[in-house]
Amino acid sequence: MMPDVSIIVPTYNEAPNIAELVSRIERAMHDPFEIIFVDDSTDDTAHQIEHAALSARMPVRLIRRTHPHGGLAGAVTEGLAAATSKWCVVMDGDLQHPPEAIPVLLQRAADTRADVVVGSRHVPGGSSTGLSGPLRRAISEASTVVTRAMFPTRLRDCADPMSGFFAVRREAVDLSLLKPRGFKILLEILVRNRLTVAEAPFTFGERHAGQSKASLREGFWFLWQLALLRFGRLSGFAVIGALGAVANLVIMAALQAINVWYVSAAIIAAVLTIIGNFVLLERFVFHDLRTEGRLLTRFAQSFTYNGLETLVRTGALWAIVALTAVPSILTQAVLLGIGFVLRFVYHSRVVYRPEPGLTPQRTSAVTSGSIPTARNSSVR
Ligand SMILES: Nc1nc2c(ncn2[C@@H]2O[C@H](COP(=O)(O)OP(=O)(O)O)[C@@H](O)[C@H]2O)c(=O)[nH]1
Ligand SMILES: [Mg+2]
Repeated sequence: MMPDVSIIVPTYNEAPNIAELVSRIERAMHDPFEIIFVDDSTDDTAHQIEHAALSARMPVRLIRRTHPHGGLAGAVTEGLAAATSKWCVVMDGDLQHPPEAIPVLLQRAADTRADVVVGSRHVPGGSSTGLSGPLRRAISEASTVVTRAMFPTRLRDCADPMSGFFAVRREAVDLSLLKPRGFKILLEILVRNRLTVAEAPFTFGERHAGQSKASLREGFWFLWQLALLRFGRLSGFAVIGALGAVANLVIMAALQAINVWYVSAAIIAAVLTIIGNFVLLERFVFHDLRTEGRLLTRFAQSFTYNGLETLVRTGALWAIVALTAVPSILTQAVLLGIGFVLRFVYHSRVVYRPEPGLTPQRTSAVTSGSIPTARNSSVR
């Protein structure tokens, strides 16, 4: 029998919480369901899940990721891809999301016919008392306000886009559009899909056992996610370009401080920043478009292009300043602006061009890292 609901639980070192979670879900649920754990743990969480599966009355599946990709958000996306039910409920494994609220979410889904029902801490009846400490609470509140302001339309009906507790109609979400990273998978789903949203209040409780994995690193990923969602790849490209410009000046100043001739210093700084830029672009901006085995080609293309661009730009600067009355700083600013756009176009269209033969749709499905393959996960 196909379950009505797939309950997707991402886990990272939640061993002491598994048994309690499964038994509370079983007590809370009346209709048929399955639980899909997507586990990246280094402790014996997987063993606890297998153990709980033996005595559970409903199917408990384990996706053990041997090559975890995309952290919590990546895990949820793999769970959604593996689910067969019409509705999926995503919840944490530490009991901060009360299993008793699952039927409430599903009932609200049935009442409203929405695509997504968000378990919300910010509607009447909801609360986030379990969020540890006033600082984390303040950060959470502030980021919610900013995020809603950045996506006024998509988040119009969602007071708590940072929630990790939600029910979603599986078919309403195009997983190939998602670029899961970090903690905020609901935000990713809501912004990249056009969905009708309803909310149901819940109380975000205390952690049952174990430790939170939220960290400053996740905070960084969240800001990065916001930038990419709002401005696309171009914003990542711009941030890295700006960092490169600053690094260039710092390196040049440092070299001159140890008496390197300024032209040599400029060349060394350019080479180093071009390499640094390439590494950062590979890692952060075009990570989903890298194709295996072409690293050296990409590097050669990027390096040659940037080197030539610097030469041409500097030549143009010299010529314009020598032959016209345009001030050098203004000229350089315009040239840098044109250079930036051309560099972006070149990198998107040439260095990181999508594989030939694949339609764009297919390319993003393959590269989102969200579809479990036999190689990186075992589904049982
Ligand atoms: N599969 C997987 N689950 C994760 C990862 N990071 C966190 N989780 C799980 O995501 C849920 C929320 O994480 P938690 O540390 O409680 O964050 P907090 O509630 O914001 O403090 C928990 O079930 C974690 O075990 C990860 O990298 N992979
Ligand atoms: Mg938690």
